[in-house]
Amino acid sequence: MGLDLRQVSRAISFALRHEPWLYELELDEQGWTSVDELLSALRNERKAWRDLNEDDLARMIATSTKRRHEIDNGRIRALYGHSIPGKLSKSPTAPPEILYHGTAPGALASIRESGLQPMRRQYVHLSADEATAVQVGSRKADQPVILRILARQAYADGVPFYKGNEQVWLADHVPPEHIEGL
Ligand code: HQG
Repeated sequence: MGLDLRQVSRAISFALRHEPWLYELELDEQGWTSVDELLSALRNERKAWRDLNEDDLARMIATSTKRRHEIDNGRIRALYGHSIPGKLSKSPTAPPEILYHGTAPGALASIRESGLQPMRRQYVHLSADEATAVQVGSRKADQPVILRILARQAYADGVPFYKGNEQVWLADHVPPEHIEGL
């Protein structure tokens, strides 16, 4: 059996987004940790991962449909999705005019009240294009609702946005007045 890079990716997301301590990893304030330490933890986790190396991780990133992780200079981090305590430090960046958010119809009443909240993660996750938002929302409902975020206007009104990757933008909170489709 060849190496299943999707399984490796899932384990790495779990380690770098949610429970690094289970792998004896420490993340710095931008979410970076040592590739070597991550590899040693993963090599012990499964027989199929005994010889896992940095090239495998580079291939995992290059072949994934979503850009979830990045490697730089012996360090690796998740680009979004974090739930670890201690909020990662990110620099606000001007967003595109419009961002999208796909969600379940059942969440609308509450979003109308309190806007988009990060819920179990550190940040609200927004999509750069509508097709991505449909994919994200389909994880929550068969017929997801797609909200349009007037992101550039919100940013001008003082709502910070942060870039995860080309597709994924983050926010601490998006107030309902900046959301169309509620
Ligand atoms: C909802 C995946 C009630 C929100 C995806 C969402 C994404 C509210 C849910 C990334 C609310 C949180 C993140 C409010 C927000 N009241 N519900 N006030 N505010 N919600 O899974 O954005 O494949 O934590 O609408 O592709 O669905 O893992 O966030 O439905 O990029 O790489 O609370 O995870 O990426 O759900 O997904 P999630 P998300 P990966």
